[in-house]
Amino acid sequence: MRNHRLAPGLPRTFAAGLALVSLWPAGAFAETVVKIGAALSMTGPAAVYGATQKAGILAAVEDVNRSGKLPGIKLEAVIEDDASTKEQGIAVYQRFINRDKVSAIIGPTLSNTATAADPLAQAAKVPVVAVSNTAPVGITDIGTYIWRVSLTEGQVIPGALARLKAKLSFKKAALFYGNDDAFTQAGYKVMKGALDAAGIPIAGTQTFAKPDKDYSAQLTALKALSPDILLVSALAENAAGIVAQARQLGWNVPIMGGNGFNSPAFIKNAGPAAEGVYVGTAWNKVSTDAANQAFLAGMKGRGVDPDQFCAQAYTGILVIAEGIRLSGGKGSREDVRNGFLKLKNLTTPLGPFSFTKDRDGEHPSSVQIVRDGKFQIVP
Ligand code: 1QQ
Repeated sequence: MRNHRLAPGLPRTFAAGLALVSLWPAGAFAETVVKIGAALSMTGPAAVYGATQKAGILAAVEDVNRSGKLPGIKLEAVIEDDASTKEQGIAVYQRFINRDKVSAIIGPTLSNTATAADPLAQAAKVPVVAVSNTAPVGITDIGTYIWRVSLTEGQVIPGALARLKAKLSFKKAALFYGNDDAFTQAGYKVMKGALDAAGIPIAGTQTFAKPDKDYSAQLTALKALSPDILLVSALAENAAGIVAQARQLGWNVPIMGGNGFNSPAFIKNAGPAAEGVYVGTAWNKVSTDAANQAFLAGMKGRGVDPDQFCAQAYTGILVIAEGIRLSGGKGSREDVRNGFLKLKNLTTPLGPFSFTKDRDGEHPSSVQIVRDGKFQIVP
């Protein structure tokens, strides 16, 4: 019986329908899968940032796929651990470029890793979107395929310092920074430049390295100089130890941190010592913009308490999706880049987002203070 050969047990009309579907040209209904590699620090000193970046990326991929914004295209995130190191960052990029054939790369978490890994993507013409690299120099200037969502320390710190000067009217400053990391060194340079430009004398400068746990010698030396403010460029773990030990020494000087302070892990690890610490931020978490409110609600629904790094990573995916849309293509590496050249005033949780002519990000920034164990936006 003919009916049986088509599909045993099914009504004739339904079976005929199935046969029709199977005769349809392959791929007529299929979606193009566009892979986006994300090199994130899941282990090592930057793991506190990588965890919330991952949550932001997964949420954004879900939201974009559900939105119908890219008809016929399905985004897929491939997430790998860069281990907060250059070596692992390079290995992950090689897999993204050659094995996974990703259309774009997000990451790596640290500027330090980006300086080593991004040149591979540039050479292979794979667009990179940095979502947490804040060293002003040595990232987007690697080449025309390297783009950035994260505001640099140069875009955030001078303004934050000016606002604090108006508030605290400090007369001399001290500087403390990590001398073994591209970001902490760059942050120091920006802080020094901002102080110089504002005519605030620097009473003293000290350094530490990532593996350090005891900062008392340097802090004691700086305290003896009686500065009115201490500026610290450090990753979150060092930042927490530095702030806790400064307060243990009975030193109650106002402290302003760089971008490394922007993780809730800093507050958790520093404990009550974190109270009153200032930090500039790329994300105004109390912004009433619809895009931010939708982001907050979406993350809450997923059981995630987002931080700046989560909002920036979420925005990274939105930016890539918009690039693909603006290119009118199917999501190839060149499509992503061509779309970026047209991208302007994209609605994101960070505010209206554009790229500068040098492929850096452009959007509003804010200043935060730690109060009651949380970052609060300084009005
Ligand atoms: C950088 C940073 C780090 C503090 C965050 C990941 O800003 O390495 O550029």
